[in-house]
Amino acid sequence: MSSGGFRRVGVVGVAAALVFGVVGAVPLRPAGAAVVCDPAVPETCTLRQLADELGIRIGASAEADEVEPGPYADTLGREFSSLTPENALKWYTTNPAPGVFDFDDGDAVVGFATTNAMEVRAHTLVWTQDTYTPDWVKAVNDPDELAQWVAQHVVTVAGRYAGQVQRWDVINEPLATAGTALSDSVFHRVLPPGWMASVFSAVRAVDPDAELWINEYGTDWVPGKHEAFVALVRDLLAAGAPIDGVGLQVHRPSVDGPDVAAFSQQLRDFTDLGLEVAITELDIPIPPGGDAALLDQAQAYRRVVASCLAVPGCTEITVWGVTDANTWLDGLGVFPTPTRPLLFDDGFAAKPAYDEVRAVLAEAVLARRAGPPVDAPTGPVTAAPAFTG
Ligand code: 9MR
Repeated sequence: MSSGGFRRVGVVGVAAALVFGVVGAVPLRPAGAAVVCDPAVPETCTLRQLADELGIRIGASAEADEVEPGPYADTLGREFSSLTPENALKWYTTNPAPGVFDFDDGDAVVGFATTNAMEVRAHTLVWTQDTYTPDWVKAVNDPDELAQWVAQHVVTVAGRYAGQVQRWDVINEPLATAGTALSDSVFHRVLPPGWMASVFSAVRAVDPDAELWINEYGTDWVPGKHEAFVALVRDLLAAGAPIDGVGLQVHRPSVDGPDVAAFSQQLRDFTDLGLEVAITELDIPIPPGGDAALLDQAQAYRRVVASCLAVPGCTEITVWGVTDANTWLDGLGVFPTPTRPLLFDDGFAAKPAYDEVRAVLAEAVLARRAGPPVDAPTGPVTAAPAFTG
């Protein structure tokens, strides 16, 4: 297991040591090195440098074409310490037909992360939404046959990336998008109860070093969904599912909220179960036109990040894209466009939201340097029964 403590020294920690010299001292600057980050002057720091010193990850999602050399890739490598393949590891990409596997896009994104000393949140093995499940999978009605396809999928894909990725979103969106019941998915319909715990165990067996996560949408704003998700995670743990962490996507509906006290308590509800928690797909849309909304957006970003920083065991904040030009929200048909939900504008210029995220991270670094060290909470659950799907 790689997740023995929440403030681990992995590639991120090594990067932090290189950047900061001796943590807690005045940063040392090796001859010829890039500008040293001084959190008292946040403009001297990247998000990644600040997150590194805090022992957390700051991440972004990206597609295979976005990690090709250019300003997009430059921004990714400079600012972020974790990378989530946005679509490259989804079932429809990796396993588009029975027994057919394609890792070209996944290899590109994972390879870029490795080259840039970024960790990988591999996303995702089983997405329990019919809309994003290949037709050939949805056509399977027999529980034994579907269990075999699921086992083949997760063992092949997780096995392919074993040792290259630090964590998997094993199950994505087990609950209904705008509700509290299980989603209406072929997996929930056809497979017997207990299938999710079996999938976690199968992934643990094939990649024992990867942290295993469950990821959900809308728990921060759909009424009752947080409580339903806590109950589901509890049930999975009770069933022996080897879950290490809980991802909350945090696709905010607007710049309103979240309330820091209430949202950080939601995060704590998962760390109280002995799990890590992370914000895995953050974006905050604003109405088109005018710059005032950019400032409201910046404050909303601050509240989300501050909520995570308030909770030991909240180990990552990942934004769902880098520039406003590449957001999924503009194609959703729900919000007036352009939605401008991310940290960088179309021309890679940092927005007020970027400045505010950097500022709140810098404040946390300064507070940490001034105060006592933070205790690590208890470790993850590791029970691993065999796959029985
Ligand atoms: O951003 C992703 C978009 O490019 C894809 O077309 C879509 C369908 O695969 O998925 C989007 O990402 C989703 C993520 O994988 C899971 N949570 C919701 C995200 C937005 O739909």
